[in-house]
Amino acid sequence: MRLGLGLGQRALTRDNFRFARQMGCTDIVAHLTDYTEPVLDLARHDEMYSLDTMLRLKAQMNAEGVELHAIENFCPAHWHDVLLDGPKRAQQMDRLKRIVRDAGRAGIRMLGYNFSLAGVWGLSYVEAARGGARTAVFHDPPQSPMPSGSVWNFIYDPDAPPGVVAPVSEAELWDRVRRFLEELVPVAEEAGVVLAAHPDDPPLPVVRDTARLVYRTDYYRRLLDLVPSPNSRLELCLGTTAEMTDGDVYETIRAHAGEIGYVHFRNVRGKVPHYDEVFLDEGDIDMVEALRLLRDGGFGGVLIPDHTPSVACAAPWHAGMAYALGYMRAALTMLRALDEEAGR
Ligand SMILES: [Mn+2]
Repeated sequence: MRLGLGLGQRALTRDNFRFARQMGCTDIVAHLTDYTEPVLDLARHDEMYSLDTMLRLKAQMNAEGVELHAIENFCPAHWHDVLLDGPKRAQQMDRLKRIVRDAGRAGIRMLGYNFSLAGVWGLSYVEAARGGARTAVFHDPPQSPMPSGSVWNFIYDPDAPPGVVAPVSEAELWDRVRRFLEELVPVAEEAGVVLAAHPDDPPLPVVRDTARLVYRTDYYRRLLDLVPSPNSRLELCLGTTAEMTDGDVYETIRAHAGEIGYVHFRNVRGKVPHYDEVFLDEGDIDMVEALRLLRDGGFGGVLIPDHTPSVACAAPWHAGMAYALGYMRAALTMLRALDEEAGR
């Protein structure tokens, strides 16, 4: 298994590539969408998801000794009508196919996606992790429908007439993702790219009147069975899995270790509708056991810390990531040493 670091669009800097390398990472998972921009700029995101940008970012990372392992998430500007089954669906599927082909051309073998309408929603940031570290928590907040012209917490059409997105049923959502995968998986196979599905965070059956896709551990199987292919895999998020009310993280790893694209390695305390994101060693998951099960299942890919609480210092995000990566590196080293001792 290799260590990676996830970086948001604005964090794709030479200093952060060096930081990753210094923490023992070999790989970067890049977010090309700017999540700080409430109204999405389509032209700018077209540029971010172009072959030129992919090649440039890869070269910049390679110059600092790390690899561009994955692009995480399509931009809502590119696929809102795929998610919402809107009038631009066909045109946007063509755009997604081009992104997959370009990733293949750039030698980027992994694309993470989250087929979700309401997206990551309802989190607040409070001092709930150890020692009062600031972190994301979910405590059953009041819900409102999604405004028209928005998806995944972004406004893609600021001129949309006032109104809300009509309720979407689970059956309708599964039909939409099936059509998405039937069209995109063959392109991914041809391009040599893996599509890796992130579960719904928070994993509730309905958020903002719209159904959620993978909010139960047994729905990972349901998703993979839609279009079975070595190029359709999971972006297995251990934190989100632990937030689910059925099954457990360890069973999920045992069941799917051979079907994982890459792993979001984070810990959490509690389950929906009440949970807190915490440090790796203070949550409900035994993270060393999770690593052991990933190894036993033959997973040899990349682990990234996903999120971490912010540490009270001048560099709260970097310190949190450094702590997580140091913990992960030590645990991997320990597992290898125990294997050698046991003559495995
Ligand atoms: Mn995640």
